Amino acid sequence: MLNRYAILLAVVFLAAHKLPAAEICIPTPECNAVVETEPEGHSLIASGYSQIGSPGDPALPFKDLFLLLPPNADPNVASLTLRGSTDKLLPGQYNISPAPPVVTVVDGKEIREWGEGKQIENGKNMLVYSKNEYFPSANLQFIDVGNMRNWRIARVRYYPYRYNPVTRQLVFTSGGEVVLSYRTISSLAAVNKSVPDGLFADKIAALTSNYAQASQWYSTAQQPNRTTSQLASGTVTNYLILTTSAIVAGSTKFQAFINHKINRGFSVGLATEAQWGGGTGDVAAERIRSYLRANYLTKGIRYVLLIGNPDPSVGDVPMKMLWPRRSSSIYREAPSDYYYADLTGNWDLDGDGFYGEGDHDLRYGGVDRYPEVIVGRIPFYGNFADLDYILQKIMDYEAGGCGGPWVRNVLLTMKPSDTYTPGYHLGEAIKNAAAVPAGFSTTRVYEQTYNLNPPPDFTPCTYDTVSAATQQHAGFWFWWTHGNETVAADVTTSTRTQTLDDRYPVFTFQCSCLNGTPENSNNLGYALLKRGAVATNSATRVSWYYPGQVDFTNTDSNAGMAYRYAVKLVRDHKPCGDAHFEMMVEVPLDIWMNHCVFNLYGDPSLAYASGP
Ligand SMILES: [Ca+2]
Ligand SMILES: [Ca+2]
Ligand SMILES: [Ca+2]
Repeated sequence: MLNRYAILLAVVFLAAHKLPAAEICIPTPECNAVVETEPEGHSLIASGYSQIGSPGDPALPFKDLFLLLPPNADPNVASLTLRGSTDKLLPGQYNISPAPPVVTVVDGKEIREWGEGKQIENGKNMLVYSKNEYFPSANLQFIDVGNMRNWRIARVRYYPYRYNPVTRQLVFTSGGEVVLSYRTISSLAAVNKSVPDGLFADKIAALTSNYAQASQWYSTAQQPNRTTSQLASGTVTNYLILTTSAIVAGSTKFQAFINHKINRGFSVGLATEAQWGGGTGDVAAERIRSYLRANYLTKGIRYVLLIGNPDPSVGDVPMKMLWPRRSSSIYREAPSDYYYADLTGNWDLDGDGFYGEGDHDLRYGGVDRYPEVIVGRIPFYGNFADLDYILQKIMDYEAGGCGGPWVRNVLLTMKPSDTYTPGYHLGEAIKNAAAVPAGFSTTRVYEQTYNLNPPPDFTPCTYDTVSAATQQHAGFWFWWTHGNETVAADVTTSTRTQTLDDRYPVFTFQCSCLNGTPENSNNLGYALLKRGAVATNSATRVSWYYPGQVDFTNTDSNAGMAYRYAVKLVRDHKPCGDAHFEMMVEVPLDIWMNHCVFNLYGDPSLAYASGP
């Protein structure tokens, strides 16, 4: 008895000497949902909120909030609560629809996934729908803590509505504040003595709800970029080209490209085997990442352009093979360059030799999705004429040689994915959220007119109508259709890209399966980069969508990624690499494989020409 008392006292003594928790408070986000009645049930539609949650569970609106922590915060957040909010039981009864499954289609075969640990009946997870309890159990859910360079960020999910599927009652929560409390695990001074680095302060300011607190924690918060003198002295490399000495020697445009980027204000560095170690396949992948990890802070690297063979098995500048769905029986792996962007964690956290496993490697200390550098690549399959042509095209584009009104036209080609998913909703969403706010025009190719006013420019969506639409020329091209390594069905093919006019090169998001498969040198992503595109985003393996999705604002379906990338690229005028990774960070994580498969082919620092 005495012993137990002594132990208890010791615990109390230790607890008393731990630093007290500090709090971050932000106002609870507002939400005004509209209830829509559909044959399948009720949906809550709220602007700025995600409308699709975990497949089979009640589809309640939610929003992810990003809270900046001090750099010395314990990643194990102490508590997360709502303070001073009001719960209101809404009158009436509701039949809230479940979230749809995630789907991919390969060779006409549809694969549906509901996720682990569920009991699905008629599209509903009965483990939730049969319980006389409110779902979710709390308004706030802690998602994760991650690091973007030296910045430490907590992501929390807010559900303003909770639903009891048995009593069919809805509770709405509003007002008050979100309170996150945390402890610190070292002194602030000790952390800030490490490499001073204010890079990405602009991204953190836009992403987090409490950036005003940053200056008290981050000594470099007020110096978002290196000074001109630092750049001139060559101590900083904010644009790194990582490639092989053979590629440097064989290209006739390499030095011109470096000079061009220097003239654009970048401090350009070059890393070949002598710097990063060389090799092929996975050996090379590990050496590339080790080199970037060791240098991104000290050199101040912002952009990384990879040039080499991307094949993860035999490539000389390979993608890393990731295993986002390793516990599934099919479509388990994904070659990816994301491995070279998020450099803070160990992507094989459980140490089993399989990197990027969705269910094992995504905890703190592993994959955190926040990039340290912005990565793009130019695939190289041995043809120097192609490489030189692509480098020259990028230089011409960025130098303004390609300017004209066509830059401000957006081509939208949408093919139905299935009976429930006509695709045109994505075209209209990109038109309204990206093109119209930028003052841009659109050329739309849909399967039908769908009573739209004004109607689409071309129907139906076929190779011939798309080909005719490309004659109108556009600065951007977004599509959604089924695909394979060389085909985007009824949109274009690797062969057909040869008819595109490179005097009008586009930024593309290829919302399809497999178009960017790095093992195939004729993959459609690379074919487009060679002719038709100045930069393109394509999937290295299958990508996944939600059947019937009509709202794309906050989801990581392939269409949701295309939408958010379009908004950042077109409306916000971000460089394509920044648009790509900001999109990857901001969308909620539900379909990890989509984050791995979509990769950027092109110069990541390139933005659209804004001249006349
Ligand atoms: Ca693993
Ligand atoms: Ca594992
Ligand atoms: Ca990171």
